[in-house]
Parts: sequence; structure tokens; C-alpha cells
Amino acid sequence: MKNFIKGLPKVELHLHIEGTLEPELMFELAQRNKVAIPYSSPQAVRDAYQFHNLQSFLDIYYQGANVLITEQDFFDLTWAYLLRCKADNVIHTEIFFDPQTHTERGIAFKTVIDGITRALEQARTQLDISSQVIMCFLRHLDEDAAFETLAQAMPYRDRIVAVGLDSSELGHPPEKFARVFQAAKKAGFLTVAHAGEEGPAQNILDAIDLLGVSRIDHGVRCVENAELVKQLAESRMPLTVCPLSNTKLKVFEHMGQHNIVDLLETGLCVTINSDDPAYFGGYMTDNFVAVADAHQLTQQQIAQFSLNAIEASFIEQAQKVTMS
Ligand code: ES4
Ligand code: ZN
Repeated sequence: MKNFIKGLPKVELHLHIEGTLEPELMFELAQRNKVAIPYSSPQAVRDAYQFHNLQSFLDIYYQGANVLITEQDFFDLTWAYLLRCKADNVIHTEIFFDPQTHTERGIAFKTVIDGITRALEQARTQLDISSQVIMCFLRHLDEDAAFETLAQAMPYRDRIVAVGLDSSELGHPPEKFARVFQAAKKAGFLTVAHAGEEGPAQNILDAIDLLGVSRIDHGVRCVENAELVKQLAESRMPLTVCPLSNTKLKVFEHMGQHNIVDLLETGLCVTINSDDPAYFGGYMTDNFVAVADAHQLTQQQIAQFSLNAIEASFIEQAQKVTMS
């Protein structure tokens, strides 16, 4: 089954580029940029990755991003991820970046986006991997900061397909960003949002109704509202589910308890994604294998996750036809 999964063409729709920072590269960049990090070795970094909820992860994740300073750093980070994509037969990826994690430290928006998109362009020609970029607002920061970030993104409008919402879900519901999302839509961006990861099913409904999202990131807590599950199935609203993330952050205690297969069988457009693979123990193939092993998936079910991801992607319609 592992070989079938590895060879299956895959599309990734939920990936934080800052979450692909492997401990070895973190060390290399810390040295290169003379940034102090509170670890003695890459192994010590890995040992520190014991999380009990989303916040305990985010604290360590934002700290890790401090080693990213130059355009070349963002290129190296993104290129390393794209080589993993190639090894896993990921043929298209839509990556998130969090500009505020960097601009708050005095790194220019331009430095971040130029490094990321230079790697994505190189992957288009050298690795045959297509891509899109989604800019996320940090929901623990305020509405003004999100508006400022949206203004900074305007010169790069042609490189960013959508805006999203990530970071601490509890205490920061979708309504906090309704006006920013309205402005982003007016400027021509598609929208997505993390919802129903740690927060209630109501956040999924509000992301749809107040933020006008095209996809829900995570969304696994939709099962707490039967009417919502029916609506998601009928509308084929995609859920970008991240199995290893969910078990690492204790959204589910074990992979066997994960509801992704139930959602698939109920007819929802669920997809498998890696979220923050350097922190959660695996890239795309690992996530597929973890679900397939725990739930004894058939090849047909596994392939359906890939078909769903093509359907849910922001690839041009004409390109989708040739992919599927
Ligand atoms: C994230 Cl797993 C997860 N949830 C919310 N925000 C995030 N940012 C990076 N990973
Ligand atoms: Zn995420």
C-alpha cells in the first residue's frame, strides 16, 4: 500500500511553509544568521516537539521561524519542501505563509514573498510542480494588523491566490475578520479559513457565512452539527484535513479515532494534507499511510482523496481536466 500511495499523484492544499522548517535547516540558518536558538542539536529540537494542544505547538513554531531572515532563507526553506514534494509525487501544492510572523520581527514582506515565489517558479520548470500561494492572517493579532497586511500584499496581488486565517482558533472567531475578508474579496482574493480544528462547529458555519470561504481548513469538528455535515456534503465544500497534525495536537487521541474516513463515506470533499510536516512527523505520503493503515483503506478510497484535492484546488479549470 505504501508504494501505491507514494506513486499516486497527489495535491497538497494545507501546508504552512514555516511548518516545513526541519531542525537541520533551523540549525544551519541559526548559524548563518547568528541567531541564538535554545537547543543544543537537531535531535534536541525534535525531542522538544511534544505537544498537548494547538497553543503549545504554536509557541514553539513561532520561535523556530526566528531563524528566517533573508530572501535566500525563504528560498532554501521552500526549495527543501518542494524536493520533498517531488519525492512524494506531489504534483501541485497550495502553500500558506504567515507574513505577520516575519514583518513583526522587522523582515520586509517583499523579502518573504520573493524568496518563496522564486523557489516555486524554479520548481515549475525544474521539478514540474505547479503551485499557488495563500497568505494567512494571524487570528491572535487584531483586525487593524490584518488590514495593514492586506495593504502590504496589494503590490503582489498577482502572486497570491487567496487569503486565509490561522493560529489560535479559541477566542478568535471568524467574525473578528469579517471586514478584512470582505475587503480581500473585493480586491479579488479567494478566501479560506482554519475552522473547527479546536474550535466549535459554529466557526465552520461562520467561516462560510461571514468570510465567504471556498474551503475550510481542518473542519473535523463539523460532526458536532448533523445539519452542517449535510450542508457540507451537498455543497461539496472542501475540508483540508491534516491527520498527523490532528493526532500530534490531540484533536484525536489515536489515528483509529480520526473521523476522516467517516466523512469521506458520507460524501464530503475531504482531502489529506501535511499542515506542518517538520513538526508533526510526516509529509504527504506519511499522512496517507497513517490513515490507510489505521482504517484499512482500499486503493479506491485512497485515490478518492487525491480526486477530491484536484476538485478542491485553485488550479485553473482547464488544467484540472488534464490532471484527472
Ligand atoms: C497551524 Cl495546525 C495549525 N493550526 C492553526 N494555525 C496554524 N499555523 C500553523 N499551523
Ligand atoms: Zn494549518
